[in-house]
Amino acid sequence: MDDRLRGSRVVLLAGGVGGARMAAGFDAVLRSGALTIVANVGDDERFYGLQVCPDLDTLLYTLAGAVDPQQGWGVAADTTRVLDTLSMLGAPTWMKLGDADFGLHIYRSWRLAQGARLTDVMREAAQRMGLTACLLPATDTPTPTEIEIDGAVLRFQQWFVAERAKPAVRGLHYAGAQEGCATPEVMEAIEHADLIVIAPSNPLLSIEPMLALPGVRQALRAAQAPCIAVSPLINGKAIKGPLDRMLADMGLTEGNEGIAERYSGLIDGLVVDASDAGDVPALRAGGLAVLAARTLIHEREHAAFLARQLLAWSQTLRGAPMRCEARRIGAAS
Ligand code: FO1
Repeated sequence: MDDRLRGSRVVLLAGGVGGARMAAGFDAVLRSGALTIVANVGDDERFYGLQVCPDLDTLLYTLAGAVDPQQGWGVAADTTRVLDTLSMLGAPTWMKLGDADFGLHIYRSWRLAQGARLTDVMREAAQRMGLTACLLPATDTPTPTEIEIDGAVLRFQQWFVAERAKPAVRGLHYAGAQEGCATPEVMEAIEHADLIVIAPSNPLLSIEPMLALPGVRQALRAAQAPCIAVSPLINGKAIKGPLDRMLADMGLTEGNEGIAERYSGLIDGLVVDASDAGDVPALRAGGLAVLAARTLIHEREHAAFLARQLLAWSQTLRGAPMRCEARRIGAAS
């Protein structure tokens, strides 16, 4: 790869497993310090008085090479002795927190209780676990995603894990987001980026909680860097997770057209899976630059290959008049 591209300052907006796999790809090809990951914290929850941040932790464990490869979250070969004790004592144990994972939650909760910001705590953890990328929570203030189902409003993990994402979603609330703010570190990273990438994460659950923070959409629109999104769909469907059903249940546009719609006015280009190459003409007709590539990431080598492809493709978008026009139209809406 062109050595200049290895030094590109890439900002990746990411949720959990899909985001972490994409992050690992950029991490493998970029120079140390060039990658900044802005992580969703809408999934965060307190368990037994401890602060648990699933998306940040999935990113942390993945980049540290410690993630459970089967699950895509949690620590590889973790044990459950703490959870077994909690279960014996009669505590609810539907969220499978492993023993090693508990250590991180204890450390984070301890540091937060001392008055540290989540940003600082994650920087400490990332440094100690050997990350060279910068891992940032989108915000330091709690902004829990709430899921409206028939007759109730559930916290994200309650719906996703305890209810296995089964109840149909009628509405989403990014609670506290409007009153919250993105951290100065996040705003600065977006401003100085050479490329902004929206990871193949669920737009409604992982990306939009970050976009709901005041100033983030505006910062993305104002950024000099091209902004591209990688669709989480393969063959028109989410490989895992509730995205397809959510789009249908909420009466939103489905397929890649729906993904493009979620990011309308923010992105210069959309990357779709090669299996969805048939979607390309219609998306291009809408004025979007589109790349069809193999986006299903199983191994780090493939993630790195995709990251290189995205870096090279982004060069063709830089300064494209269409981008400015699309942003201008999007900004007005
Ligand atoms: N996902 C599950 O489906 N079941 C679990 O019991 C579970 C536990 C868990 C513990 C720590 C952690 O960091 C993630 C965990 N996840 C679990 C994944 C998590 O719910 C989701 O990946 C994200 O919140 C969605 O991006």
